[in-house]
Amino acid sequence: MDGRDWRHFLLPYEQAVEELKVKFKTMRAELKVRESYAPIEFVTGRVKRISSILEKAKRLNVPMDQLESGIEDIAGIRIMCQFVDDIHRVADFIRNRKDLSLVHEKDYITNYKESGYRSFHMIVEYPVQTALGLKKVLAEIQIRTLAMNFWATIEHSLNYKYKESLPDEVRLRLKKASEAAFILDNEMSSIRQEILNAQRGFEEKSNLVSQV
Ligand code: 0O2
Repeated sequence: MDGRDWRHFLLPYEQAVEELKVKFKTMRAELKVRESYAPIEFVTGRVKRISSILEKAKRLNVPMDQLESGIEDIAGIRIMCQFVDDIHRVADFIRNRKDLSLVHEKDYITNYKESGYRSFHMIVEYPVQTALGLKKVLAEIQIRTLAMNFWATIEHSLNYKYKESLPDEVRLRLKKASEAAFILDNEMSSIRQEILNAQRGFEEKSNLVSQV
C-alpha cells in the first residue's frame, strides 16, 4: 500500500476513534449528573501507527489483505477508572450498548501478562457511517485503573526505547512495580467509600464557592 492507500484505509478507524471518544466522554458526564460519581476518570484514543500495524501483522502472520479482521486494535480507546470495581461497571455498560457489538474480551486483570501488564480489553465491532455507506470496523477498548495506566504507560515507553533488549534487571523491577500498583489498587478499593465521600464533599464545597 502506498501513502494514499493507507490514508484511505485508516479513515474509518480515525472516525471510529473520534466518535467513540465522544461517546465515552458523554457517558462520563451523564453518570456524573445521574449518580454524582462517574466510574470513568478520563478517556483517550488513538489510531495505531502504520509501522506498528505492519510489525503486528508480521508477528501474527496476517496477510496485508486481511488487516481489517486480523489486527483488532487499529482503532484503540482507553478508559481510565479510579477503582478496579469501576472497570467491571464500565464493561457492563459497554456490553449493554446498542451502537456497537462485542466480539470478545481479554481479561488481563485476572490473567495478567508475563510483563506484569494488567488491563481489561474488549474487542468491539463499531459501524461508522462513511460517505460511501456503512462500514463496520473493529476497535479495542482497554479499561484500566489509574495505577494500571501509570505502570503500562511507563513500561510501554521503556519497551519502545529498548525493543527486545530491555535489560533483565529492568524487566524484573518493572514486574515488581506492577505488583506494587496491584497492591495500591487493592488498598484504594478497601478505602473506596471513604475516598468517595471525601471527593463528594470537596466537589460540593467547590460548587458553592463558584456560585458565590
Ligand atoms: P501500539 O500500537 O503501540 O498502541 P500483543 O501481542 O500484546 O500485541 P495481545 O496480547 O493480543 O497482542 O494484546 P492486545 O489485546 O492485542 O493488545 C495489545 C495492546 O495492549 C498493546 O498495544 C498495548 O496497548 C497493550 N499491551 C499489551 N501487552 C502489554 C504490555 O505488556 N505492556 C504494555 N505497556 N502494554 C501492553 P501495542 O501493541 O503497544 O500497540
